[in-house]
Formats: sequence, structure tokens, C-alpha cells
Amino acid sequence: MSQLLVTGGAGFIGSNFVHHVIANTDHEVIVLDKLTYAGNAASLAGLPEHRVRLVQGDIADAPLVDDLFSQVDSVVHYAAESHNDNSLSDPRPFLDTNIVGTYTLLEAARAHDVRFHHISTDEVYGDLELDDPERFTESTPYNPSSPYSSTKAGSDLLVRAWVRSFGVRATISNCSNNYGPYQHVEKFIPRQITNVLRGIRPKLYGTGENVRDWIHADDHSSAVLTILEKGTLGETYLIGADGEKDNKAVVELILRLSDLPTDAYDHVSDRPGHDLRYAIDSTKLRTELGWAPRYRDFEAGLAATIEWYRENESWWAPAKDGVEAFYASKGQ
Ligand code: NAD
Ligand code: TDX
Repeated sequence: MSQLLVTGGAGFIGSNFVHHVIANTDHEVIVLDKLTYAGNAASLAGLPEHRVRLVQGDIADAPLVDDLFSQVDSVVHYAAESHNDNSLSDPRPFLDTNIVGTYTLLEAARAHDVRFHHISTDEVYGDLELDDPERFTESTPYNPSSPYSSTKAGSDLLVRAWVRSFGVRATISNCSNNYGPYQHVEKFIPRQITNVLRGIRPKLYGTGENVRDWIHADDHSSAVLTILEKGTLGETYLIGADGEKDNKAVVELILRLSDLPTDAYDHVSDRPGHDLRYAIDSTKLRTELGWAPRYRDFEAGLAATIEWYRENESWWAPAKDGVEAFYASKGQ
């Protein structure tokens, strides 16, 4: 049994990870989360209180971070401003949390010699052409497009520098697009599912030909736990489950699974700088650490996710109107 600090553990992927850790290990977890608009204590409801403690606070608060690092063996760092569209309207919080926040955690990891795992994204590599036979690997050059992805790229580089310069015991993972329960309604899949549940037509940016490489959040969690347990210090691992789909196909599948005509959606204004395609080659993680995804059937995973949103309206309803007003103001 060890003590684990999970930053951003009240967000989408962080809360899925905490559920995964409680179900699959005997670790005790401290969640450090600022509970921004994206964080929700209700995502941790039902977990055993003697194993999970939520501390509301900012990862850029150095005294708080220092105190928490003195209580744990390992840290998994999910906390971030995570939404590309928000980063195009107001980039500042992305610098504060993703850059200064990560720096603050690295200084504490250095002071306390704590094992540190940094969660990042495939978006640091920029995008691929639709017909490019190559996928992203650990050696693809960084080429981020948006304020969000550039701050994530910056945070990755800070981790690498703290490993090399100060010997911090860290690993990094870059994962593709996640879906599953507890994802904020601002994101693509939950937005379209909750639109359908509300009788609103799904909204596709631009032509809808953009490709994302979908992985279930629980598979992301098992990969992170594998890296934490077996990963080589200083290394980067790409996480993906061979789930490439274009956005149009995802919207059509949501409509079909909801017994609606598959053309009952609207095209809306495109995202400025919209990355065309992401695709992950996760050979290193699979061959070196023996990881494999469990959710191999996207349609079944999506159907279960639709069901989760249908059954948990009280979790998402408070955020829905504000999100739709934000998108409507941008013609999206
Ligand atoms: P999210 O927005 O759902 O959750 C982020 C969490 O961080 C929230 O609970 C929020 O309250 C918290 N937070 C924000 N600023 C904070 C601060 N200054 N101090 C403490 N807590 C703070 O995001 P997510 O989609 O769960 O993403 C989690 C991580 O995974 C991020 O680092 C993101 O870059 C990465 N990632 C996400 C995806 C994806 O598909 N969503 C894919 C790859 C990587
Ligand atoms: O209403 C929409 N309609 C639409 O067509 C929304 C919200 C999005 N889209 C498109 C844009 C993207 O091509 O769907 C795709 C997915 O959009 P998002 O859910 O915003 O995800 P993305 O921009 O791909 O980034 C996500 O994956 C990588 C996460 O939000 C990031 O945190 C992660 O790093």
C-alpha cells in the first residue's frame, strides 16, 4: 500500500483514475483539485472515505503543495486547463495552471524526492494529414497548434528538464482523446450526447472530417498505473487504443444509438486552427510494459457512455445551459 497524490482528481480523467485505483489496488489517495468549473466533487461520490481525501487547492500554491508532497510516495499529475476552445478565448489560465502549476509541483517533487508521473496529450505533436500512413511515436517532434497544446508541450519540457538537471524521478505519458463517464459537457462527445438527450441537434465543427483517436478513460487509467509501477524513469510513453474515427462518424453513431436519423445534426463554425488528425502508435507501452486496452469495441463503450449520461442528468445539467450559451456566442 502506498500514498498517492492525484492532482486534478475531481476532473474527468483524474476521477476515472481515482475510481480505477480504488478498485484495483490498495493505495490510499489524496486528491488535490482547485474545483474550477471543470472539477466536481460529485465525481468522487461513493468512494471509501478512509481511502480517498479531497483537498481543494491550487497546484500553483507552493506551501500547500509542499505540505502534501511530504505526505505521499507518488504523484500523478492530471490537473490542467484542458479545453482547446477555452484556450482560444482566454489563454491566461492555461499558462498559470499548465506551466506555473507544473513548475510548482516539480519543485516539490525535487525537494521531497517523490516519484512523479506527468499526464499529457498527443496534441503536443501537432496534427497529421488524413492520408498520412505514419502515426505519432515518442520521437515525433513537438509542434503544438493551440494555446492549450502549447502549454501542455511546455509542461512536458519542464518535466524533462527537471529529470535531467535535478534528477527528479519522473515519467511522462501522452494520451489520445478520452471518452467515458464524468466528462464535462463542453467536450465533443458529452456535448452531443446531452444535446440529443435535451432534444437539441448535435453540432459538428466545419466539415466534420477531423479525426480523433478515441480511448476509454478506464484504459487510460490502467496504462498510467502500469507506467507508475513498471515505467523507466525519465521515459515518455504514448497511450492509445487504435480508435481513429472522424467526428462525423461519431455524431452519426450517437444518433443511431439514440434511435434518431443519422443526418439529424448541424454543421457549425469551425474551430480556428483546428487540428486535422491525431493518431497514436502505442507500441512502446505495449511491448516494453505489456499494457493492452480492455475497451476494444467503441460502439459498446459509446452506448454505455450514453447510458451513463442518461442516468446522471443531475451531474451534468447544472453546466449545460452555460456551455451552450458560450458556444452560441461563437456561432458553434
Ligand atoms: P478536466 O478539465 O476534466 O479536469 C481538470 C481538473 O483539474 C479539474 O478537476 C480542475 O478543477 C482541476 N484543476 C484545474 N486547474 C487547477 C489548478 N490550478 N489546481 C488544481 N486543480 C486544478 O480535464 P481532463 O480532460 O480530465 O484532463 C486531465 C488531464 O489529462 C489534463 O492534463 C489533460 O491535458 C490530459 N489529457 C486529456 C485528454 C482528454 O481527452 N480529455 C487526453 C489526453 C490528455
Ligand atoms: O461541439 C463540438 N463539435 C465538434 O465538432 C465540439 C465541442 C468539438 N468538435 C470537434 C473538435 C475536435 O475535432 O470534436 C473534436 C473533439 O473536440 P474536443 O472534445 O474539444 O477535444 P480535442 O480538441 O480533440 O481535445 C481533447 O483531446 C486531447 C481534450 O479536450 C484535450 O484535453 C486532450 O488533450
